[in-house]
Amino acid sequence: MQFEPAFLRIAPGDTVIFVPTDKGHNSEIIADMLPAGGETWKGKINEEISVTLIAEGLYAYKCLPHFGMGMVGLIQVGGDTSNLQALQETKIPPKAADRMKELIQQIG
Ligand SMILES: [Cu+2]
Repeated sequence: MQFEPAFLRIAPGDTVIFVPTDKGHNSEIIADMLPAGGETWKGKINEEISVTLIAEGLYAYKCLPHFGMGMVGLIQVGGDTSNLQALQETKIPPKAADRMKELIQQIG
């Protein structure tokens, strides 16, 4: 019930491909947990999805069926972390919040 790796740092314009290695998961952006003007995505269950991220900042995403179990991930695009506070202030389920705190510690 985890994304692997759950934290990624990429350059603006890089493409991330979410590959399902187990059944019953998806990847989708968490509302209000992305930079202004950033790309959003909502993958279907069991389907690969690729997303190209151009706007710098932090993008938090979830697996919808397992959000409450803490299945979340974080992508840092470039070096702009100005939406960190907004990310921390967004209400998400407790286990997801705990996991997100761990991922935030990996921000460079
Ligand atoms: Cu899942």
